[in-house]
Amino acid sequence: MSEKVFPKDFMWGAATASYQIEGSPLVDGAGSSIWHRFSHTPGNTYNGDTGDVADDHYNKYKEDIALMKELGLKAYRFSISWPRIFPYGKGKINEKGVDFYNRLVDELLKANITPFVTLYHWDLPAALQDLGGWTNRDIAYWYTDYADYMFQRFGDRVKNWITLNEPWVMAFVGHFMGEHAPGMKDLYASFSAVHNQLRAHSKTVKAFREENIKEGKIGITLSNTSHDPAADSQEDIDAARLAHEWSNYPLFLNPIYKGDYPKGIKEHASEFLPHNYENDLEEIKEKIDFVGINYYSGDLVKADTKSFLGGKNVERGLPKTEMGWEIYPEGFYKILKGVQEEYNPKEVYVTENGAAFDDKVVNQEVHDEKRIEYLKQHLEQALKAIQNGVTLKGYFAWSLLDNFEWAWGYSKRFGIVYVDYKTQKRIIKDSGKWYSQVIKNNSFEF
Ligand code: LGS
Repeated sequence: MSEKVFPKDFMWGAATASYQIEGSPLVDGAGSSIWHRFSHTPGNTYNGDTGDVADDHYNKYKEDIALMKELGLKAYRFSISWPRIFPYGKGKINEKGVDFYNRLVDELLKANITPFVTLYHWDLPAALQDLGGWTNRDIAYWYTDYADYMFQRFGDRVKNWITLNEPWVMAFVGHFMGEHAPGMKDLYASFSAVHNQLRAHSKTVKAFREENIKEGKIGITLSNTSHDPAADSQEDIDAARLAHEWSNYPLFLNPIYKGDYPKGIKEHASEFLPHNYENDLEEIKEKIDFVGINYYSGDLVKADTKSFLGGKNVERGLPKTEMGWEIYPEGFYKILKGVQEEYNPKEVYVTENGAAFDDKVVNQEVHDEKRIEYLKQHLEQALKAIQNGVTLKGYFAWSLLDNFEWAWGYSKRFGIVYVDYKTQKRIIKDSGKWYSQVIKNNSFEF
């Protein structure tokens, strides 16, 4: 067996999220979400773009599943839009919303594609934001009720569940930087969003266990950037470590696996955590089946007493993607190896990895060599991680389709399939063709 071969049964997939691809956010009785509201507020997104149409996946899901089949995907990660199911976040159920995901799941299973469902990818019902959203402690109950209902309706067919997508981004980009919905700029709100997401997550894991879903597994997806110290000085090493504990998997996995926030957070930011947060830690420590790792890029960190948590990013001259993010595949290995060493999860999935480039259609083809190179370099590191003891079971490319890239609107393309937003025509990019060979060969060398 060649060294470049992935383990048998490796779960090759691609990922999307409801608000980024579905379109039709208010049809069939769905309620408004915070992203619907945020994108419709002038000044919040590039060009005033919204998810009103997006990839029209709500209507084109069959065509999109046919594309997945053509690509040979073994798995597909998508998210459920909470306000399609509960238009007001709780209470009244919207059966037509359930129907949509029933159709989607059944079509996937017919195509022999394993669904991985994210229960929350940032489109909170707007009605719940009016009650304080993630800063209200009651959200742990609202979320668990919604999630448990999803287990009851889909658990017979969906076995792999992800509670939250990137709770750090939700908490800090949404509540501190103000660049994502709900557009707040309050560090206290951010830390209470962290804490309440953890409470919601663990209550939901408990509810999942009680449902006793045959072969069911549940995990959480976390955002990660490789933070490396700019110099070998203790100051830079400490600043990089603190950036890691704050914005990567430790902020969530330390409470989940070890029952407490990371040391650096307690030393430098505990004043922002909710009063009496300690009382919840025992409940938050709840076993999960897998950890989902999202990875895109790295940062070089220099100590800077003027910045929050004492570090700032400095340039190191690496090539960048269209987002301006460093291409740093070695950091992917460091994150994967780090999560295994620090928390020893039973299973790890890469739930997102990918890049935006300035794709051009030439004679109905998209020659995106840079994306192929990016994916190849990252898969190399993923394989190295497996060979060095990481329990990596699968990899999901971000994204299946070009889509609504949040505050960047439609200006950034992450897909392995190109979407012409005027006609809604899909074109498999060269990277998509390349990825389907990877899947077929279970190797990136062929
Ligand atoms: O589309 C989102 C992708 C794109 O890049 C997806 O919905 C999210 O789950 C995820 O956050 N996504 C993403 N993250 C990359 C963040 C990298 C930040 C690097 C910043 C360097 C200055």
